[in-house]
Amino acid sequence: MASYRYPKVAASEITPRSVWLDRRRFLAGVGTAAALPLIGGGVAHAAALKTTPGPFTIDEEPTAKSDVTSYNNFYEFGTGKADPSANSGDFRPEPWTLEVDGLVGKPQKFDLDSLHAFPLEDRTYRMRCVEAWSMVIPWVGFPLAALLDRVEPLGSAKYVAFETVVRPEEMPGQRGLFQPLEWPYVEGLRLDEARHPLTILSVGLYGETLPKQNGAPVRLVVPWKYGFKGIKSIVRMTLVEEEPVTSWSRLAPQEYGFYANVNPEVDHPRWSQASETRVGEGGFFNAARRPTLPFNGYADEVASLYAGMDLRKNY
Ligand SMILES: Nc1nc2c(c(=O)[nH]1)N[C@H]1C(S)=C(S)[C@@H](COP(=O)(O)O)O[C@H]1N2
Ligand SMILES: [Mo]
Repeated sequence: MASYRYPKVAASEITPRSVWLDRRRFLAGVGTAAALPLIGGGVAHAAALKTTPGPFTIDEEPTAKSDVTSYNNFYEFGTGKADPSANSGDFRPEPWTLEVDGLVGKPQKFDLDSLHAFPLEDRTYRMRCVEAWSMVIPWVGFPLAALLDRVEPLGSAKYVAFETVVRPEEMPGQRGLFQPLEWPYVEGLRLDEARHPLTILSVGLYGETLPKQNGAPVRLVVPWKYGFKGIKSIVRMTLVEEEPVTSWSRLAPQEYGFYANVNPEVDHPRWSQASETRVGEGGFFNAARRPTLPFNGYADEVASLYAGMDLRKNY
């Protein structure tokens, strides 16, 4: 999103020249150790997961694993699509603790083993980024509702607020002079959206544990919403009464809403949302564009959640 957001400002202009030159020298040095970015991307630590086929499988060819794991948005590692796979070598997704608190009867901490102990399902979903590209990703995960049941939300809980880890020492995008977002990255869902059977916590893709660049070790997947709702590397979920602040709507409320349901009829203020480029189909540029579907093709499942809402402003 940054390339749209700051169209006239090159990184070299906002970063002092000496720092920028230094960074290039550093990157050149790393580049000679050719294997490093691959190890950093988590490939070396991928472990097979035991899964069963889940519901909602779509009849579309999954995007190549090499694209799913190299064309990413994860600003904690930088704003470029290749940054998350190249710059995540220092990130340690193990051990991990996901804390669930707020308006719940049984606040709890989940470690990685307890997350992997939920019955893991294969869920192949479309993913539509607000930037008008899309993929088909074979996730491994479990319904968020299953975890929410364990913590027993109180009647007063109306929303779930999510938070990504803050570790500047492991995440280069959190320690540069150029900070595109406030950390932690935060997201939110209405409780009925969070409990919808399509909504999953993902711990893997292509049958293996999540690569770091895709949000290891646990991230949210909400396939009828724009990709930025799918918060990565989650450390906290808090059940709350009021609509929580979210990273992108805090930065640009006129461009990114809380709901962010995929809607081909509501254009982004600076580009059309009527169609999209499927990554891998004829290259990123000049590819044949596909029509974007209401709710990203999941309208039958989720449209009723928004009965009576004005969806014209619902980006
Ligand atoms: N913490 C965090 N989560 C994030 C982001 C991010 O920058 N930081 N980017 C979002 C955006 S814009 C998209 S499109 C998806 C991309 O997921 P993928 O790289 O696994 O395809 O992650 C989302 N989750
Ligand atoms: Mo996105």
